[in-house]
Amino acid sequence: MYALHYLRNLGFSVRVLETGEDVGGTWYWNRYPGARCDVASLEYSYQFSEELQQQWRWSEKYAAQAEILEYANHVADRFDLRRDIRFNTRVSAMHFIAANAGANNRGSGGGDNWRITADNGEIFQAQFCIMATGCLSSCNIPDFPGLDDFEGPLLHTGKWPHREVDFAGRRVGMIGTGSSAIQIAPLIAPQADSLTIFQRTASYSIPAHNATMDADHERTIKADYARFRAQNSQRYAALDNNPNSLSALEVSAAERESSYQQRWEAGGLPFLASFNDLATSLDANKTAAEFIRRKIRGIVKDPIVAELLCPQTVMGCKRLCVDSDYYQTFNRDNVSLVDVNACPIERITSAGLETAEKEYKFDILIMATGFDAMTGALLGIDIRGRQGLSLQEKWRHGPKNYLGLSVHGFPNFFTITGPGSPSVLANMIVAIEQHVEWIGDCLQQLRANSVSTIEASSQAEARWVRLVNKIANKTLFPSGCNSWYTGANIPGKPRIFMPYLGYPSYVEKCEQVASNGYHGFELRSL
Ligand code: N01
Repeated sequence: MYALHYLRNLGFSVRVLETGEDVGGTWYWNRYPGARCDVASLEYSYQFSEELQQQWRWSEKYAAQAEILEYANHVADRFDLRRDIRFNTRVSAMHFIAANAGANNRGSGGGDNWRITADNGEIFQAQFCIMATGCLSSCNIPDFPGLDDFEGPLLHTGKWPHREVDFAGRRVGMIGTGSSAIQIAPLIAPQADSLTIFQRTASYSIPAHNATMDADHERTIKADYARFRAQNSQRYAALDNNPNSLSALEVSAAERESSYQQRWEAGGLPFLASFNDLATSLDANKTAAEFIRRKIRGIVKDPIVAELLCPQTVMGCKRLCVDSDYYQTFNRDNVSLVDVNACPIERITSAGLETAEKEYKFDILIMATGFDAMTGALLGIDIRGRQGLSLQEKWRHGPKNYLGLSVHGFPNFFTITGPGSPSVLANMIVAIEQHVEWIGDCLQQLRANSVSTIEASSQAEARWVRLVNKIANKTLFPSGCNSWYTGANIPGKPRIFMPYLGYPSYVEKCEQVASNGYHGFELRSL
């Protein structure tokens, strides 16, 4: 949405192709009960328009899905975006056609072009393609035997029905215990006859302590919103997380406990910034992990269930979850937890599912099983660059690109918050705005200098991939767990840590590249 607005203002002709029936992306699809952002509303919102950020009023500290969708609709209306968005249009193929490709390029105006095919057969031509396909948009539905046999509704959290789902009196089964499951469980449990949750890996979750928007806080931020945004953009992940510059190991046990306790009481993702070495020192990390496990044991009454809910992986190695009464939900009589490591799911049946131990009967089955993250949506399209090179082939051993923005062999092709950029490890809206502006300014430069194609050089790409890995390998992220950051949640996906760790240093690098004549890119003029 912002790319459309930004590029339009630069005088480009822009067309957006969108699978959904309307705007909103993540917030259009993930409409399960309890869906809510875990970044504070005053931060998880556009900053490109001062009027917009001043006038929009968030009702809660963390906005719920419906409110964020309303915001997206407001932005679409306010900036008259819909007239250039083609909804209900899923792109199935994108092929780069070089100017000298002759007959194949007929009707394209003679220059290099992308030919984009939608699954209804419609064909579009464009000089530049910007992929805004999302990091968590391609649903992961594990290939359980008998998946099609289930006779009741089988719902994935990332593709939730538009109608209200009635859980009253229903026996509900849910597979997965990541962020989505942690949000939905406390909402379903009070309605359902029973809720049975199948857990493969326990997650760390911090209470959200969500509340209605504090009017004084809102007024203070809005009095100088630009300063608030600028301050956050200098912080790790572009979040107002009040980072502690001390190591967890250089303070006394009492100070450490007090620091964790304060963060627990404040709630949310800033818990990760309790100390400066939780992502790099296993010993430091263990202190935070043990603190959370003690909290879980204090909340969950049944000690066997509490132990099962205690995560044993590195804290924060998988995306930290933020909840409202998730652990408390297990104190209800109608909620049960099944450890699928001890009792693997063997098959889905017409009436529920079977584990190695017993058969479960359900009226509704929920897959809270996450996404083929970061690369899934891109690789779901048949994308071919120069000489027919397919992105699927190029990324067979993992994504390779430069700055997370451009792929060698794929000219005039950009990825917004692609693998190799901070994306999911930053405030997504801030990361998106930075990418949109960088790409828009780049296109403006190309136009001013009559450059017809731009693409990453293979050397710059190789150096960037090495850097992304080098930085990741200094942390606990790549080896501390099987996270979707590494593709480990998808059978057969190459295991490689995909995001670039380091916002705001990343922004500086992007700016240096641009001011050095797009160093590391190959620019060609017709
Ligand atoms: O997905 P997940 P999600 N058998 O991948 C389990 C964002 N988000 O939709 O951990 C059994 O985290 C899997 O088990 P394991 C946020 O960035 C944000 O919950 O792989 N279980 C895991 O428990 C988040 O990280 C918000 O062992 C299987 C679960 O399914 C990201 O989206 C809210 C399985 C999937 O968890 C994804 O979250 C929601 C199998 N075969 C989401 N396959 C907020 O802003 C998978 N699982 C708050």
